[in-house]
Amino acid sequence: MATSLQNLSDYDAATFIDISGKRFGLVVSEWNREITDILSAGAFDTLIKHGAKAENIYRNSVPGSFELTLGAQFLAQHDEMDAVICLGVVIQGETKHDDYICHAVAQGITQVGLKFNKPVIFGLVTTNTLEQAWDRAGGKHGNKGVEAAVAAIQMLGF
Ligand code: RBF
Repeated sequence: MATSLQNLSDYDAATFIDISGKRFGLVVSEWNREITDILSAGAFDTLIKHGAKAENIYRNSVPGSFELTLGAQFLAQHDEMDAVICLGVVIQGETKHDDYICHAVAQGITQVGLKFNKPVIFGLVTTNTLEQAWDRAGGKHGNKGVEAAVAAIQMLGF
């Protein structure tokens, strides 16, 4: 259940710093692309809404969520990149692939953020069903792409 502490959709934009000069990387998994496109659009629109310039948002696709880590590193290594947002959808299957992918991405992007000392945001939707993923891509649980962008902006103001 979403509460004020668990859902970044209810944020206070008055606390945001000026991001008009900030550069953002979006790394988007093509696996479950019909959903990740919506997450990506949510993140992009949120950055623009709060002052980012479209030409300062660099969107790159990776084949699947497992590749988000390296995609994030490719972008984060550039000094001029201020924050990187990773977006993907991992659905539980009959095997434990989802566990392996999710753990690898969580650990991997944590390392990238620490290595380059900049926000690398975990926007991985991990659900039991496709329907639950849709619920988090503009459905009843909001859009996790929007929330990932908010997290990036908030961390830039830290
Ligand atoms: N990538 C995703 O982003 N979401 C998934 O739900 C997903 N399921 C996968 C299931 C299996 C069995 C395999 C082998 C890969 C899956 N991938 C998924 C792709 C994975 O993230 C990665 O792109 C590939 O394993 C190539 O490294």
